[in-house]
Amino acid sequence: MISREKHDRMANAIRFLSMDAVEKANSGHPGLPMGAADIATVLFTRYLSFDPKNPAWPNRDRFVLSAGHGSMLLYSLLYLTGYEDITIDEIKNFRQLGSRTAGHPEYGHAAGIETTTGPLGQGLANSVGMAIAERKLRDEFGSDLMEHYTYVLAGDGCLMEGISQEAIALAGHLKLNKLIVFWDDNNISIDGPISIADSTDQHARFRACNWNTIAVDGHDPDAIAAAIEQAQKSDKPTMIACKTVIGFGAPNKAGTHKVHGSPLGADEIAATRKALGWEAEAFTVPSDVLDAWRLAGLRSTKVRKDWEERLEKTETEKKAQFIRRFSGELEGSLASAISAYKQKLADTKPSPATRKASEDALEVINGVLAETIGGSADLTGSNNTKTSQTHSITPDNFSGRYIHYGVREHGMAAAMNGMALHGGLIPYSGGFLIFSDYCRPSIRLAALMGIRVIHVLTHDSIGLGEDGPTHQPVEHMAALRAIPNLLMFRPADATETAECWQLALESHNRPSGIALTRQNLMAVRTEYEEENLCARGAYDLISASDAQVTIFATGSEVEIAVKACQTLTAKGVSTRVVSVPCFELFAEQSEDYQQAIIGDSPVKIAVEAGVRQGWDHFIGTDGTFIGMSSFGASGPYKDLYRHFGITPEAVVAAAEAKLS
Ligand SMILES: Cc1ncc(C[n+]2csc(CCOP(=O)(O)OP(=O)(O)O)c2C)c(N)n1
Repeated sequence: MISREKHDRMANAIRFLSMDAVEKANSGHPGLPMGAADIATVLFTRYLSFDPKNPAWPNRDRFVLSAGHGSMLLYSLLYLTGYEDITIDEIKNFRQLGSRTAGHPEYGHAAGIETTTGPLGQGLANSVGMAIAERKLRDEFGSDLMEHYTYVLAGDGCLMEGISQEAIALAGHLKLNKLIVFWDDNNISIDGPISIADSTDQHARFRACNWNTIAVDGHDPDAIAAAIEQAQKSDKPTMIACKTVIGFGAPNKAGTHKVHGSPLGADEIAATRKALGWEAEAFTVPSDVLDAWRLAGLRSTKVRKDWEERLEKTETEKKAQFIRRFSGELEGSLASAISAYKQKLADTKPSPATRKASEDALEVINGVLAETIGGSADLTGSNNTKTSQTHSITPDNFSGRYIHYGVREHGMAAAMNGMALHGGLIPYSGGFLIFSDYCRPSIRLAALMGIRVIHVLTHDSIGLGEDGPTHQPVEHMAALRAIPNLLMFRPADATETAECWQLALESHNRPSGIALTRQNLMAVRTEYEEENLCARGAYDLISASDAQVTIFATGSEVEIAVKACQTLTAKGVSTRVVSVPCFELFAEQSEDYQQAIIGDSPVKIAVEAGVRQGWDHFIGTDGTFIGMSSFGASGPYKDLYRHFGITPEAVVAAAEAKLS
């Protein structure tokens, strides 16, 4: 049992490390770590199941600092509890180039950082995915191997962001009772008191979303402990509103927005030292306090060892699956299953919409990989993301592999990030490409973190037809291609769709988006190729020696390119077609390969039912682009293609005009 006096000194260690690091960096946010130090101290010294020496232990509790600007809270905790990645020098190098202690916590910089946070609300929404993953894997592997809590610290900012509504509604609906959120209820954000911008009754809001809520004094360790114990027994997720004082301990600045995001200054730090009775020098933690923290870091060693014993005793096949799933490795048989499927496609040459082709590919994939977990933001029938293996998950039954996310694209994408970070699952979504805008911040974070989530983005152009310009993506491929470390695929037929799925699954360290059509497409890959041709990002679909014309195209427009090529060839114009399913993979090929694919035809034409941005790399600034330069329109899709001039005839005419 930790005495009150000891607790206070342990919490003050967080406060002073945070103050000192922000002061030295001359930037950062001391207010939150100082205010939330008591909550964190109770959680980490009494409840959180974690092991700094084995930070990746799959059954650890997860702790997410959703209010990422308070990063020094997390760094202090990681240093104090003994994570090797965060040394006192890292604390001293807070916010410096190359340090692990970046301005906001970045996944991958140090063990113990469970997700990248900073964009407010994201961490809270990630934690919903972590809690889903825990619940799902508990169902699958049993509580001997998987049963843990997910704790979150969220601020007023997290709760004001719209994404929080999607997240809490989904968590409440799914009754994720092992999700426990501490709301740092300090009444302050950057502009001043919360009252200048918000009047929400947060308790009423969470309760309306099927949560349990508790209110405590966030500086009373026993009250915090009692609340955690109550929350652990709840049959719903719990929000614990912790009334705190931002910048707790700073005599002149505590409780004001002045302490939110600026160094306190030497005088105020000196005054805080006096007020809290802290005599140690900057960056020095008194040995009795450090020892107490290091002991807290050892608390769960036995729990972790017991878990390892249970894993050891688990039946061989189940144990191997659990280990494989958490390693992220795919089943060895996936590649041969996809090859066999490609062989079948070459034999039958079907011409489905690529969204349907994606469903067919998923039918093969989901039959081999038990770790895929699908879903859709209320567009299941349109996205074709549900296969025979993926029964729906319900609040009381997690044996399924399919999540009805509701009309919540942003919450879906953020929850998927949480599942991927948790480990053991490969999440894929369903949504319209146009609404990638609604989940872009989470897709961007997946790319920044380098995690494997796969977004199925259907209805990928004016080809969706009658729903009109509100639903027709125009700039979306270009906008998504602009995100570093995201693979954006736009397959041309069923074979390319299968290949793109394989590439997305094999991309362990980055997210993918697969843009798919609503309309049927002819098979353009008619011969079986063992090699995954899409892996090179762009390849010769129709070769020609001394080509006068090269036509580059993606997705549904490859069919147009092929037809134009046939006409031009019949007219005696040597023409080749390059299919470009993935810009990013192409950019990673050797210079020679890229040069060879781009080639030196006097006429280069790109066809994509989107904006030109990005295409000059292939066709040059003097190349011809056939695509969109405005929003689309409502009408039957064939009329739209004619109206916007994206047809084989237009390609032929453009080529002839250039050649003449
Ligand atoms: C999506 C997003 N918008 C804006 C910001 C900039 N920002 C960082 S902290 C903050 C205020 C947060 O207030 P609160 O959560 O109450 O934190 P506290 O003041 O208690 O530290 C804002 C607007 C951000 N990080 N993320």
